[in-house]
Amino acid sequence: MERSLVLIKPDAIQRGLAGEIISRLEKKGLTIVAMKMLYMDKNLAQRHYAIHKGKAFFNDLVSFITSSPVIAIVFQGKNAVEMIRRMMGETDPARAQPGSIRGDLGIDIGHNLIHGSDSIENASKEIDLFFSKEEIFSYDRELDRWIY
Ligand code: D4T
Repeated sequence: MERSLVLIKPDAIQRGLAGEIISRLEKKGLTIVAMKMLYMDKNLAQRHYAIHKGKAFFNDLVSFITSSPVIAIVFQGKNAVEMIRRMMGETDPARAQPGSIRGDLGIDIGHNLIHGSDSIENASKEIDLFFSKEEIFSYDRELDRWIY
């Protein structure tokens, strides 16, 4: 069973799309096991996006992600990491497939609504950045007995 960190980014909150995005992922069968709203401060933003440090868009990315609250969620499910990436669509909403979250709702690459971990290894690191062990819930769902 995989876990992935999802961030509902500031543009999604500003545009009133948080519920729509969370609902798409939930309806696909993924389980919410942790969720909180928070302001990402500069330090957390720089750690979360450390891989992009030095790139031309880094400063804008940090300014944007710290500009308004985000909702951080841990989703759990079979192949959760890849499933969420496919449901998000490509980074640039202009190129993202219709039917994907960014393809249907996204405006531009700097405001692309959602983050989802890109590997199981990064998911584990990102979840640790945002949540303590006590904030992550384990519970059974009848549905999971059919799927797994
Ligand atoms: P995240 O990490 O937010 O889930 O997005 P992706 O995994 O799809 O894309 P990414 O890590 O390559 O980029 C992180 C973040 O930076 C913004 N960005 C990216 C940007 O503003 N300009 C750019 O040229 C790129 C490549 C969008 C997402």
